Parts: sequence; C-alpha cells; structure tokens
Amino acid sequence: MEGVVLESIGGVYRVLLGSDDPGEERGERPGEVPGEEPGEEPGAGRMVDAFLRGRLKQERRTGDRVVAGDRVRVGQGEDGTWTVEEVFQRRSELVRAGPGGHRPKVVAANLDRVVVVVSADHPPLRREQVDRFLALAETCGLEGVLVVNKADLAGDAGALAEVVELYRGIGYTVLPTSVMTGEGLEPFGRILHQGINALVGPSGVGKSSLLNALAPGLSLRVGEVTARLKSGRHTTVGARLLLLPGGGKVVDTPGFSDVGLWGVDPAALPEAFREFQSLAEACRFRGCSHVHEPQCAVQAAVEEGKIDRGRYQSYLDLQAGD
Ligand SMILES: Nc1nc2c(ncn2[C@@H]2O[C@H](COP(=O)(O)OP(=O)(O)OP(=O)(O)O)[C@@H](O)[C@H]2O)c(=O)[nH]1
Ligand SMILES: [Mg+2]
Ligand SMILES: [Zn+2]
Repeated sequence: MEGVVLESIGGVYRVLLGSDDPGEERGERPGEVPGEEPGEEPGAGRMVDAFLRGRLKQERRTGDRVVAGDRVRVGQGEDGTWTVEEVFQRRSELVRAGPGGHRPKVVAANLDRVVVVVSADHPPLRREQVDRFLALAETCGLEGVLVVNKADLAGDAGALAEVVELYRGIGYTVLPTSVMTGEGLEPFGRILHQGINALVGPSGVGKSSLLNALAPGLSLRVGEVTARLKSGRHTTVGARLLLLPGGGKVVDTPGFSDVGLWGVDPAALPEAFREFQSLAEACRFRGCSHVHEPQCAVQAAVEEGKIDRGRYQSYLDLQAGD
C-alpha cells in the first residue's frame, strides 16, 4: 500500500495510508476526508507505525532520511508489523545544512510552499534571519510566504509596517498575525488550506500556536519562550505533517535559527534574491556575482537605495558561506 509519512518517532515512521497524489491536493475540496474516496484501497485513511526495511536504512544513513511528507510504499508482515519498503521520488524538498554544515538536513518533502514565521518581538525580529529563511525557500524552488506573528507585541507600530512594506515591495506575500487578537488569521488560513505547506522559523515565534488557532483540534504543544530559553529546548520536537480540517496539509517544524543553505552553487545564489533578478541583466559582466565586479547594476542599486542594504548584506554573508 502507499501512504504519506506524517512523522518519525525514534526510528518509527507514522504513515497515513492512501494513494492520493500530493499534486492533486491543490484542488482539495473543503471537508474532504483523505482516503474516503470511492475506489480507494481498503485501509486508506488509516494510520500505521512502520519500520524501515534494512536495505533502506543503509541507503538513508547520509542525512537523506525519510522525512515528513515522503510518499512511501508500506507492507505488512505475517506478524502484523509494517515496514516501509520504498520511498518514492520527491517532487520537492526543503533541505538545509545540518549542524556544522557538513551534511544536508531534509526538513520535509513534497511541499508546495514554505511559510516563514517570525515574531514582531519576543523573540525580536531579525531581518537577516528573514532573508536567510526566504533564501532557503527560494533555493529549494519553493514559494516563500512571510508571516510576522505576535503583531500584538509590536511596540513601535512603524517598525512592523516597515518590514511588511520591505518584503511586499520585493514581491512576497507578507502577513502580520496575532494569535492573541486574531489579526491576520483569516488570510493565514486561506494560504494553509492550499496544498502542502511547511511552517519554519526560529523557536518560540508561535508556529504551533498559529496552527492551534486555525484548528484547535490539533492540540499542539506550545511553550513559554522564557522556559525554553532556560532549558534550551524546543517545544516542537520533530517535523510533523498535519491534516487541516477544510483541506490542506501543513508540516509543523521545530524552530531553528542557524539557517545554512545546502548544495547551492554560488553562481545560483543571486536567484534567491528576487529583487536582483531584473537588474542582473544590466550588469557589465555576464555571471556577475554582484560582490566585487565593476559596473554592477545590483551594487549600483544598493548605492542608490533601490535595493535594501540589509538584504544585500544578507546576500554577501550567504555568498561568503557565513
Ligand atoms: N503575545 C503573543 N504571544 C504569542 C503569540 N503566538 C504565540 N505566542 C506565545 O509564544 C510562545 C511560543 O509559542 P509556540 O507556538 O510554542 O512557538 P513555536 O514557534 O511553535 O516554537 P518551537 O516549537 O520551539 O519552534 C507561547 O508562550 C505562545 O503562547 C501571539 O500572537 N502573541
Ligand atoms: Mg512549535
Ligand atoms: Zn552585478
């Protein structure tokens, strides 16, 4: 039988049975329950815990593990235990550099969109972090959307508005939200009900809280920021694919702050900065890195204030491998 991996818990994979192709879900109808279509295989819609087949375990040692969102074929043995027998090719993956930068870390597979969540405060919003998360989405070929949560804590309203304006100006969808006041939750829900999304961002910004606000039935664990800082632990411990009532799937992930790109050719990095695109053609040198070349249209745009200096600095940092 086929299925989708919801999460892995200590080497066991929780799989939702059903052969629906994730690509078809973009048109999912509201209220539709996966796996209850007529003609589905018996057992579809059921959740089973499966182990990796020995051979797969060997193959998957190098950081390319089976992750939330992976489409798999599972089988049941005589004794009733389930095994993951095959992992199907991914149509997309969110992959970043793991700790130390020596290995890839696949966060989730078969996504349509990456929703970058940061908070207006507590923890404070850091623009370079936003730039790196958005660049991560771009380099994985995924649409990035920016959510600035805890809008209720934005002391100086001007600072939040500035951030919203900056990233909207570049072409991103930006949503200020608040779980406290309900601001922005409606458009947030509209985005999440389409396709398969992943919420990524630093720890404590309210990713799980936002999902609980959208679908209280999920009852995800959320935690105090202060308690987290003391223990150094994240509240969400592993990436988990969730089904939203009303359609759409979303991967809730544990927060991370050290956003390193994986396997990105430096020559392709400018493509991760949308506002560089139209300008690059005007650079004197083809394949301009926009770092040191003379008559570079991107560097000129930074000087003229047409490209945000912070964005350009984030680009330089990534280009330098920081
Ligand atoms: N003031 C305010 N607090 C919020 C808001 N959203 C979440 N919080 C609080 O922020 C804290 C962290 O929320 P979580 O949902 O656990 O954060 P998370 O991003 O899932 O964190 P990790 O799972 O560690 O990555 C909790 O104490 C929430 O109550 C909001 O919109 N406004
Ligand atoms: Mg969480
Ligand atoms: Zn250039």
